[in-house]
Amino acid sequence: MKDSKQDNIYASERPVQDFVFDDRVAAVFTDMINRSVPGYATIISMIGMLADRYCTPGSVVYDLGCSLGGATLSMTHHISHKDYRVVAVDNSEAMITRFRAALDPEKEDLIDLVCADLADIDIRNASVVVLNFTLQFIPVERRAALLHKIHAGMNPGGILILSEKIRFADAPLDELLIDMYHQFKEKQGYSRLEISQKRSALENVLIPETLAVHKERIRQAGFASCDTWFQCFNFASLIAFR
Ligand code: GEK
Repeated sequence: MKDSKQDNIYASERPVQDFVFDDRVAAVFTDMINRSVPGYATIISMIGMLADRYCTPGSVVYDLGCSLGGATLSMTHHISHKDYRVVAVDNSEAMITRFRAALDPEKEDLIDLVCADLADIDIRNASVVVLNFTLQFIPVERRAALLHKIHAGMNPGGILILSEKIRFADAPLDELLIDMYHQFKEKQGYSRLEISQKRSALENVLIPETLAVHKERIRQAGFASCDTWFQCFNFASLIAFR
């Protein structure tokens, strides 16, 4: 993730359109996600550590909605054996093109970069599946089918890591954590205008759900157990065991 141009996409006032993962976003994405997701760097690093523990020889690791490959590269950095492949998927051509261009030639043989919708890919022989802030962009009615497909393609003993922006059923708590999150973004250098314009752009695109809803969907997909391993304000990451 060498691309570190500063994100000022929403810095000046303009009619806000729905957020898309185009080349303008891909060009500043590393800066954007680091300044927009509290704990992002920690989550990325811990995904690598978890993958090292659960990636079995001969298996496949999936990074679904890989963007510029933050989670993929952390996993290839941490996994101590060499007998595995990573399938990194994103439906944004801009993301895949930039990920490919920045990829270390030494890693190229290990990683299959796929530009596709998650609805259209096969999952097989998976020991580790990562959905790091991706499910939130999938229409709610398609989320269960995706989790069923992931579960069906995983080996027993494998793990799913699901990170999401979440909401809370308790209204005052939801309000507090959203407010703390906006304060976090201000401390990261975003103006109130940037925060509010980005929020409007994401309104119909990023649909957060409660942890209870995520856990129940994971259970219904067939996973043996699931719980939160990371949370900061309204961002959380879950681990589920196949
Ligand atoms: C990271 N995981 O840095 N099919 C494939 N990709 C999709 C789909 C879909 N239907 N919908 C959205 N995406 C990354 C960060 S970003 C999170 C993930 C964020 C892709 C989309 O193109 C984008 O690259 C990614 O999911 C979400 O660890 O921007 O908050």
